[in-house]
Amino acid sequence: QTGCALIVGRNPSAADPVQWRALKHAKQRGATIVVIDPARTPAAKMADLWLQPRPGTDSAIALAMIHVIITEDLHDLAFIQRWCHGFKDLTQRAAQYPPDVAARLSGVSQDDIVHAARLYAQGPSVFVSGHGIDAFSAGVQTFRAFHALIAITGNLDRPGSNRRVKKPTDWRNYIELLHDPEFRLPREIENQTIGADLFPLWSGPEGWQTASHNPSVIKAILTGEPYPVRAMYVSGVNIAVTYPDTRRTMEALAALDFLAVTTNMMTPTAELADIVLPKTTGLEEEEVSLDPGAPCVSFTRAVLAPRGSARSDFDIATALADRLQARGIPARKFLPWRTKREFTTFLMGNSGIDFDALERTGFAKFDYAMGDFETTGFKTPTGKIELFSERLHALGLDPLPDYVEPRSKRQSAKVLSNYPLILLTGAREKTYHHSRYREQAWARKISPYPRVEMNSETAASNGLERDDWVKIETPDADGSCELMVTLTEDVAPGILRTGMGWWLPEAAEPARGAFTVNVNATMSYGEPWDPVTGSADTRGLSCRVTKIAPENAAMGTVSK
Ligand SMILES: Nc1nc2c(c(=O)[nH]1)N[C@H]1C(S)=C(S)[C@@H](COP(=O)(O)OP(=O)(O)OC[C@H]3O[C@@H](n4cnc5c(=O)[nH]c(N)nc54)[C@H](O)[C@@H]3O)O[C@H]1N2
Ligand SMILES: Nc1nc2c(c(=O)[nH]1)N[C@H]1C(S)=C(S)[C@@H](COP(=O)(O)OP(=O)(O)OC[C@H]3O[C@@H](n4cnc5c(=O)[nH]c(N)nc54)[C@H](O)[C@@H]3O)O[C@H]1N2
Ligand SMILES: [Mo]
Repeated sequence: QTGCALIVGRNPSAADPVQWRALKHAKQRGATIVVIDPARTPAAKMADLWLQPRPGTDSAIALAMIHVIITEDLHDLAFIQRWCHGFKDLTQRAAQYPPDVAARLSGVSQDDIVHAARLYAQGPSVFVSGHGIDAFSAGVQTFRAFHALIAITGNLDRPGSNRRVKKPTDWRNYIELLHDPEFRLPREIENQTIGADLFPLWSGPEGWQTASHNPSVIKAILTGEPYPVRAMYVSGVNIAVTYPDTRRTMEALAALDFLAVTTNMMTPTAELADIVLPKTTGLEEEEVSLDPGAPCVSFTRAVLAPRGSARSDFDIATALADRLQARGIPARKFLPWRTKREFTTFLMGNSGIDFDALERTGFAKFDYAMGDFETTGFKTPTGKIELFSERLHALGLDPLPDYVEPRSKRQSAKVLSNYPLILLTGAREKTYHHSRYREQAWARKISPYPRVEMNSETAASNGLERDDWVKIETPDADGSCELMVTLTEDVAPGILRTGMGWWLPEAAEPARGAFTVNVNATMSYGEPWDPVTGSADTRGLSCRVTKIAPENAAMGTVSK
């Protein structure tokens, strides 16, 4: 029912086929599509308006759109007065970024910014977001700027707008479990979560995730600060490939006294383990999941019996808890369920969904209310949408969305002259899921090489041609990454755009390509970190490119 989809830093055609189909339907129905992306993605190709910003400058565009909407009186005053906190402060902040200022910062024309604001304000509008705006060290501020845009136009929980998370009454998701007092560790232990002091809204007892801050854990392993970390249990993640700074991550894993990895295949992470626990694949497990956007509960059937000694994550975890319990550690308290089915039933609570019917049909719809703010309010200190965040303010952080100079702008002139290009990583491709499926013949046939997209002008000025092998380096880590050149006019001159997750399951060496074809080998996981979440920049990095002879490339001997 949307009238306008504003797609920002999201490539739905590769990353989310279901969302992509919905967006194409919307377009066919006559909805306006506005895309903000440095690359001309399939979404940008179908868009009515495409804004091509310099990476990491989206918050300036969002603030300018807010400014235009307020000055042209296109905002929803009734909604703001009832449900928003800090509108006056936001108005003043946005006034610092009129379209001419945002145009200068982002490289997008003033007219296009004004046009985008007017199209979005017509509504009902939906904001479709992705890692193109949050995988930065200023990601939270950028997101807050776009969320403020949603709020001041009242495009929330109305047909055709962004919907709040919907779930059946009584349903529990895993984040809620983390915060359930019944399953929590003593406070003094939770307080010691690495990162709880630096990023209290992310890690530790008050944190949304309650999880540690990853780069600080790597540092703790290597330095013993704030305390030594000596053992690690890794499940469902291939950190030797997917964390930035491969050399440091590998060094940290090797420095542990004990490492256990649960996986369905031998990854570079698993190669470093003392013990590898074989894990079933999704085809061997049943799963109940909630799609809050649908909104619908769905059921996936197991289609194979577990093979060999493989077990599900659930069975491995309960077996470990049993052993701990036998040694006098009350681990079962945190995992009281015997079977996955028992656990699933617990999560579903008294939601009224009939398991047998769900199993039979594969899905169950549920009733939900739209715009029920009067009964549910907002889980903020003021009970409203906080354009001015009281929680950030209390922590001494900027309570209002703001523009923060992208990392490449903050480098010294010397670094910039040595690393004159801008690197975007993580562009998804349909063939792979992160580091997965690199061993699958069908996937390797469709997408045989790690690729880097560049404009023909960038290629020419660096002496490069289509299908050349190149080495990419950034100033912030000592490794490099070998990629094959794709020429395209869909990215601006000076921009290099690549994926993530490459490694070579077939390689004989234990790192299996993690140091040669993996983009994270050339990236830093260090500061600057987002002051709220501790995220590092994985896009918008200064970099340089050098041609390498095919015979010197790790995959170069494979014929093109
Ligand atoms: N097939 C497949 N699907 C996946 C995944 C997968 O690995 N494979 N991974 C899943 C996961 S976990 C995630 S998180 C999502 C991620 O999927 P998305 O959120 O779509 O993320 P990306 O593909 O990294 O980036 C989206 C777009 O951001 C653009 N971009 C880069 N820098 C900027 C910038 O500064 N500003 C703006 N406006 N745009 C920028 C890129 O050009 C790209 O087109 O995909 C999910 N879906
Ligand atoms: N440079 C750069 N780095 C990035 C990104 C980027 O855009 N750029 N994107 C980031 C994002 S958004 C994400 S989500 C991460 C993804 O990073 P990861 O979560 O590390 O990605 P996967 O490759 O999906 O790793 C899953 C691993 O889990 C194991 N596995 C598979 N299925 C199962 C299972 O059912 N159970 C268990 N126990 N194990 C299983 C396999 O060993 C597999 O290799 O990467 C991040 N890293
Ligand atoms: Mo992700």
